[in-house]
Amino acid sequence: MSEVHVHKVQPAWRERALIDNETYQKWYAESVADPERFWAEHGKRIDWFKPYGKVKNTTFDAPVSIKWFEDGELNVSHNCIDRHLATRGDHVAIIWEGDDPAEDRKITYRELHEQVCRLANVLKKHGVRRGDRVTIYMPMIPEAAYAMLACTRVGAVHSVVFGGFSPDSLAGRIVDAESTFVITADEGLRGGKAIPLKENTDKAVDIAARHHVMVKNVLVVRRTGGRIGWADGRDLWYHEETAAVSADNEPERMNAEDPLFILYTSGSTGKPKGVLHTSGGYLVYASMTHQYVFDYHDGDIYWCTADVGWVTGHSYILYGPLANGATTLMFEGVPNYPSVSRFWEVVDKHKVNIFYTAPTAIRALMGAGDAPVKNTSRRSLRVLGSVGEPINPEAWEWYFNVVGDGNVPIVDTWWQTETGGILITPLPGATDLKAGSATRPFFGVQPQLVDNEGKVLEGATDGNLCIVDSWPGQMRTVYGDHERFVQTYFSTYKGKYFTGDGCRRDADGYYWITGRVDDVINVSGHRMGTAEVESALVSHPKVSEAAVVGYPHDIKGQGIYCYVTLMAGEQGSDELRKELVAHVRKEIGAIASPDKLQFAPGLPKTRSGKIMRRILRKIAEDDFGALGDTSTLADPAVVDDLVTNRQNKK
Ligand code: 6R9
Repeated sequence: MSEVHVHKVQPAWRERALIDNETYQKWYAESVADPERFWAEHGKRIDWFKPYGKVKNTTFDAPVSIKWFEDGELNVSHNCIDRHLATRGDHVAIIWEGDDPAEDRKITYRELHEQVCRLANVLKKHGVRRGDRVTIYMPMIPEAAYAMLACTRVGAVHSVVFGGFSPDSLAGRIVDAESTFVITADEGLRGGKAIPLKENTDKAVDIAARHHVMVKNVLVVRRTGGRIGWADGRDLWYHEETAAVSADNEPERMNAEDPLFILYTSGSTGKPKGVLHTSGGYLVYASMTHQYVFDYHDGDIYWCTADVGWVTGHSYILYGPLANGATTLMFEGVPNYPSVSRFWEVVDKHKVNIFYTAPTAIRALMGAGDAPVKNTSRRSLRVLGSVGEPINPEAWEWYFNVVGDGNVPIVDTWWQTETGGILITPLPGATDLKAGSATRPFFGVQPQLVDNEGKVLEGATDGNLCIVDSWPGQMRTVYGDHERFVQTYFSTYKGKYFTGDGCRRDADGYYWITGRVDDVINVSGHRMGTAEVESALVSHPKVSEAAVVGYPHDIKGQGIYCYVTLMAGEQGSDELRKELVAHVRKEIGAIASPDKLQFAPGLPKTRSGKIMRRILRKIAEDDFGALGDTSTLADPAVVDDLVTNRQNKK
């Protein structure tokens, strides 16, 4: 490994910072020595209608059970809105920047309160009650935030589905959550292109009905005014409904462990899982990490470029920032529209202080050169963040030197949908930085590296990343399937939460995430199970078998490489390749588009019929010299054929 350049905490970062290194060390030691006491104290950062008496009641041993602040009562929308009204009612809560640079809006906390109250009343009027599941399939417009907050106000559980998912994927999530109320928009707008959200919703609602889940209402925001179909009695216009109800609404008193939201995420097997988060612990953890990781100060303008359809959007566009009374910027568009300077133009336009994005965007913009960055000011920037996948040191250094002009700290934040908030990260005024390392654990987080047999590894080493004790933001269960929760996360290494990630710890105790060690791939920061793509491929009538692996991709981090065996009598062709790519996009959504697809007369299998993915990965990586032992294969000749016919050989 090449020598690592350490970027020391600069005096200016430390002077401004909420937490310096001594404080980090002290708090961290306290947080793991006596979690009960530590979190009893920090739980107070949010408002409780009824204070908690019990703090932590968690076990990773069978029967796995995770409860935080369990006798406390609160309301999340009250915490994100109402409690700020007296002190900062006229401060901007949300800056909305449209896809078109000429469009923007500022929403104060008082306006946010009115919008969310109205929508909460609409939900109630149509029979949505505590515990009901509401599916939200929206573009990045303020109404998406209103919808999430209105759910929390009435105690309904939201399930946000990313607008890039297909009708089939949306339907699967509606059915799994047995959701009978859907909130969407006529169309989304990204990079000047319209996305047919209502049309997709109509299809999804029909598919769900075939699975006996009857959606009662679809509430539709008019975003573009495009033509859409309409089902009388079922479909409701958002602007008409919200105008017809009161602007006052009392938030429900919720228990700390009442469900807050479900968010579907991919794993190595089966359908996407409904990750369930609850109210109290999640909000404490999201708000605390938002404050300290981004060194957030009152008045800062904060921008996270994620979509609310992902967990990053939940915790760090919405809940963390709003619980802290921050100004959060919500961006409808994409990094390269109308030009590749867009991010930096928006930073200058709104004087953004904290900017949080993904390595895939950084790499893509780096590819466009320094000029589109350098012709903007970016002087307002004080903290830069990265999330979603490992950031390669070259991209890190570019982000640091070009975007940050060498004087803005980067927080490389490692976490997962399951963890609810950031677990491993630098703190801007406390942590010396190393390009490519997520550095050290946040308060209360105890990482452990183990080998494949579960033996605990000490010191500088490489291993599988586990977390040995609970933190308040942890997921509580897989919706409707607690057994799957236990199996997926707590059975590989007994008594530990297994993250699915590989990780290296260096001599300074810094953590370097090396990527997934399971059959999950990370494409542009989007998590995908290879099994999902395989099952989409084999649902095509001409496909008999498919194996999907990730391979290194310059911009996306990982690309999707598919090996496809056709039904007897079918011939591979460029046309069929295109048809199969389109088929996967239709089944899952554009984010699952295969990058490479190779027709393979046979797949390498063991004599017991198991596909040897290790070999397929090597071939996809062009690493033909390292195929390893192929003698256990049922038919070793298959491998020669795959190598000879590798798609787009260099
Ligand atoms: C927040 C989010 C989780 C997976 C995770 C890991 C990868 C996320 C990372 C990172 C290296 C980082 N990941 N952040 N890898 N460094 N800073 O992305 O959640 O979509 O559930 O993905 O993403 O592999 O296991 P999610």
